[in-house]
Amino acid sequence: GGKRLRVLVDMDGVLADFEGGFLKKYRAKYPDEPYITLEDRRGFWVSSQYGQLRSDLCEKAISIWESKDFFIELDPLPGGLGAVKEMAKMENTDVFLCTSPIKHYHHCPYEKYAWVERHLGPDFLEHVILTTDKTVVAADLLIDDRPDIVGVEAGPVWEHVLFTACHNKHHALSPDQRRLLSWADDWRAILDSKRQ
Ligand code: BVP
Repeated sequence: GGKRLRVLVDMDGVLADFEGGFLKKYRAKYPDEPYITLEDRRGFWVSSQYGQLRSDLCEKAISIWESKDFFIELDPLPGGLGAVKEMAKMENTDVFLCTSPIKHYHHCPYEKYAWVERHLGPDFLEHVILTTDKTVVAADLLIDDRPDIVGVEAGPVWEHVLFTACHNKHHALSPDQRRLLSWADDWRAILDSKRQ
């Protein structure tokens, strides 16, 4: 047994179905407006792609995740909660949920904590890291669906494993980058590869 392994797990797009929740509520609120199917999603920013579709759709998209109950009502993605619970029980393993809140703070930070309490239990609240800059958080692994994770620290210590999502399926990885295709993929092997 060597040192402990520290794993950061992103919430939106990795544990919580942000894209599915967005599309469902967007279509309910704007039934007569065009929309982008999950198959046709490209790029991390939903708002940018909707803005390209028609400029006024950018703010309509933003209105969805700025609404009360958007984040708390997101469905868990398949296998994510089970994986995180299992990870947290593993020997020599520390798990944190590392997530960036939106700038419109009225509901999002509260609802992210409430989501964790609802789906993982109150003890897991101590494992939540809300940050706008993940590069300043030190860990062995970061499991995240956002391809470009940058911040003030140019050399973050974690290895970013790209979690596959509808918007990054076609993203070309750099030669040394790894993907986790879903929670059915071998996340245990990725953790083991980082252990001493
Ligand atoms: O809280 C999420 C949703 C929001 O950005 C945060 C990303 O956090 P991480 O997944 O990196 O932890 N968000 C915001 C916009 C547009 C804002 Br304008 C978006 O298009 N997609 C998105 O996820």
